[in-house]
Amino acid sequence: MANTTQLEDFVTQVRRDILRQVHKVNSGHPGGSLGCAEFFTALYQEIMDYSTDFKMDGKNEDLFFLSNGHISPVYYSVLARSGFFPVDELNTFRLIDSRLQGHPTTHENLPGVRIASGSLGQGMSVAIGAAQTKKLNKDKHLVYSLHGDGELQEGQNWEAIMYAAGNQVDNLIATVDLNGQQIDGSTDRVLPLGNLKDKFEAFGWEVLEVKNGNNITEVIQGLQDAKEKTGQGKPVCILLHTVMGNGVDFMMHTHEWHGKAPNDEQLEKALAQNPETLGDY
Ligand SMILES: Cc1ncc(C[n+]2csc(CCOP(=O)(O)OP(=O)(O)O)c2C)c(N)n1
Ligand SMILES: [Mg+2]
Repeated sequence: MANTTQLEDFVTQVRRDILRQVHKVNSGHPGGSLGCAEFFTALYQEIMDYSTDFKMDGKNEDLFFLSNGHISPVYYSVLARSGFFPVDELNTFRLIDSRLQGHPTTHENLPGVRIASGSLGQGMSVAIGAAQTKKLNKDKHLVYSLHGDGELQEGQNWEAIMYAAGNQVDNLIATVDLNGQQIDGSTDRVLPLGNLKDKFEAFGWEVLEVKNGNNITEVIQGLQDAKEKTGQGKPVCILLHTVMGNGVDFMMHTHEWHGKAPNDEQLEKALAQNPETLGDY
């Protein structure tokens, strides 16, 4: 177990990795990635039981499915720094023939990735299928998933949410990145989601909220609380309140950096706010 300072240092390095990946190829999605740095760090550094000796079937280990695949920079950084593949492979982000495509795919055989995502709305269904498979295999490990808030506007989610409760898929912890922003503006302006806690509860889920999803201690506590709620007949949802672009002052609280790379000068400013901790790749 790492202490809080070590985890915060990990998060800062992940933010640097995100910024440097998207800057190098002048494309990719920094906003949502920066907001979820604490979540991925908590999951892979503290919460999940997994092997870096990657096997696609994932038997007898916890599984994670990223549904909002556009935030691949944070996923790749944390996978690499957790030992799934060499950290300097982050240099190949979004290049032709790289294993690190803009949206993750299984075709490239990147250790840690079990589904292609990027076409929004599908990850919940996959996570539920994996969770049910674990039950059939008498495998007590859990399935985790992450979804964007804008992504919840995709109808397939609600079919899956209804199905999971109806079938007591209680070994699933689905987290929603509640940053209030999506590609073209705030979720309230584009298509309001209403009260998500009430909605998930009405569909039969157990719902927890993490008020500050950019505080590593709170995120770990939220995930631990969620684990306590598994095995009780209901799927578990975490509403994770995050700030899009967190950690870079000019990228925060706006959708503007949903899918835009910083230029040289902006990168320099952003990195100055996030000093090197574990070493750049
Ligand atoms: C099926 C589908 N429709 C549209 C898109 C284009 N798209 C990519 S990201 C995005 C916004 C998603 O918002 P959210 O899930 O809140 O992600 P955030 O902007 O917070 O990172 C959209 C519409 C897509 N990738 N897939
Ligand atoms: Mg969002």
